[in-house]
Amino acid sequence: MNHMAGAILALSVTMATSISQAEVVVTGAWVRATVVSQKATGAFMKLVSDNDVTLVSARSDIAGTVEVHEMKMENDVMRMRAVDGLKLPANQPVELKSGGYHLMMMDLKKQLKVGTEAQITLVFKNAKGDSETTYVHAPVALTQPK
Ligand SMILES: [Cu+2]
Repeated sequence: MNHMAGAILALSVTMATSISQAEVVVTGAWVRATVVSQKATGAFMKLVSDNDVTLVSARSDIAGTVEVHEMKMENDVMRMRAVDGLKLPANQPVELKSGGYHLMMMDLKKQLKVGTEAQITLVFKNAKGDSETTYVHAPVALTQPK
């Protein structure tokens, strides 16, 4: 092995280590149950990251699309819209909840029944642009589980 190959190997090991140190902890995840013909619902959870990351996308095999949404009062009307990314400052819990940020699961492929579970994949980007994926198992419920 020449010196150059050794240097590249050492660099790649360092990068792998720094990626695995980033961690987003998800607690209290749940998805609102749907009725038969309903095509969209919300997913909620609390997120805390040990370094600055941005939630850039989400997906689930039971939904055609999952968007990060924000809910806000505009001219006395509650509206929601997609946001490009949700920032998670290091060690500051961010809550996705009814009436605020949430994951909008759209183009649902089946009815979400109470007692089942939805799997959601969250994709984060850190300040260096590295991607990190977190898998969430969210119980389906009518209201936020206690
Ligand atoms: Cu929404």
